[in-house]
Amino acid sequence: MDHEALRSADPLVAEAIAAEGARQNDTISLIASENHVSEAVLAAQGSVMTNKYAEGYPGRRYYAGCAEVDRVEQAAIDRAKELWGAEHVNVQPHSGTQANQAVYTAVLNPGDCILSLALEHGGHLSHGHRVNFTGQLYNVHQYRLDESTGRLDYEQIAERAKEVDPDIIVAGFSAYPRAIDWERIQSIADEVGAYQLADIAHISGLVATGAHPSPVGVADFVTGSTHKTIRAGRGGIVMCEDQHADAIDSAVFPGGQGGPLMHNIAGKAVGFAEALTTAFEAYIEAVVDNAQLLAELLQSAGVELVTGGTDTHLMLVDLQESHPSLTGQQLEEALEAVGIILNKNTVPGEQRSPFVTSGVRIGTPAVTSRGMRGPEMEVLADCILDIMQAPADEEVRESVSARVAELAGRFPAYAV
Ligand code: DSN
Repeated sequence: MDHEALRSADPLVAEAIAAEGARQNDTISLIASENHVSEAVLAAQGSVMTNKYAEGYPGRRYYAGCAEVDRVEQAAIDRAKELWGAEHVNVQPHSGTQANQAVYTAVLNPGDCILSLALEHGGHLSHGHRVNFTGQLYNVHQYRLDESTGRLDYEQIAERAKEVDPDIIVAGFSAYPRAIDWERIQSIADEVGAYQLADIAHISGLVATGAHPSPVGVADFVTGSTHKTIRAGRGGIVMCEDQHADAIDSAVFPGGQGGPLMHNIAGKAVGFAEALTTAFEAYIEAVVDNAQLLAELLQSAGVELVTGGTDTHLMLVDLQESHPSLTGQQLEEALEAVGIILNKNTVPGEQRSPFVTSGVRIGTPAVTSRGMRGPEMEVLADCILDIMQAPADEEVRESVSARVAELAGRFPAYAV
């Protein structure tokens, strides 16, 4: 169905899609987990592939008519293997959470022990939390960041591992700005006879190009989502050695899911092909350069960042000392009012609730996809600093809105 057909069949949805496109063009996303996929990925995701049921795997399906979806899924698998150097890849998980669920199902029994980073220190719901299936099915214990540095404390992880004797240690995070030492965590896991699950949802693009050390070939299992820094179709992925292939494949289907979302797998295949190009390597280099420049500019104006900077695509602003009366929620709302979209985030030593918080998370994948580089990071830093200084001042808001609109207009996310 083309857009004209959608407009006449369902004006509400057609209008909302058009308005969402305009919102993405007119505002600036600094949400670290968001990106703008290519028109080619969008076309693959919005295609007739959505109609096909294909339970099973390429060449081994439960339905007829799977020749074309087989080609697409195999291409996604082969391209992922080339991107990350994995022995075995499953591209069917509907999301990063489903990918993690597949690993737990493959190697844990209900009641087994997961050791993971606390959510408020940058972990993820699917790494073990009482409101999530992980907290309900498994015995979850947590490690925490060193609150004086904001960094992983590998000694503490080793001590916690000895105390709780986990069956799996989860590393890889949603709000951690520094490089992760996968070897160190694997040696801790080996000492206590646990698996390591490396969740690279956020950094998969950096890992693919070598901008962040790779856990592939180090950790027992590597999972991720496929739409963040890797900028492919929306969903999840699991990677492992051949020895775990059957267990993972059965845990994804039929263990945790039914029919694969073939339109999303098509979007994964297209995005992975794009990520195998030198242009993507340059993109990721620019993502990290932009994050480091933005971090320096904010810090030189007195803003505190957790760990004092970033090695990756994201940074965490800690307002506790510098702006004790400004909450993450207030800053998020004030920035949204001027067209800068980011999310409030808890920080180490957090005293406020997760709905309020004392920090915000800032990421550069989406702005870098729009072509923004150093000069634009300077404009963004100035805008953020002005709002931090006077979040409710109408004149400041007007001036920042105008600068954001000018920047967004020069760097559209999509052609209109
Ligand atoms: N929602 C993602 C993020 O923002 O990090 C994690 O799933």
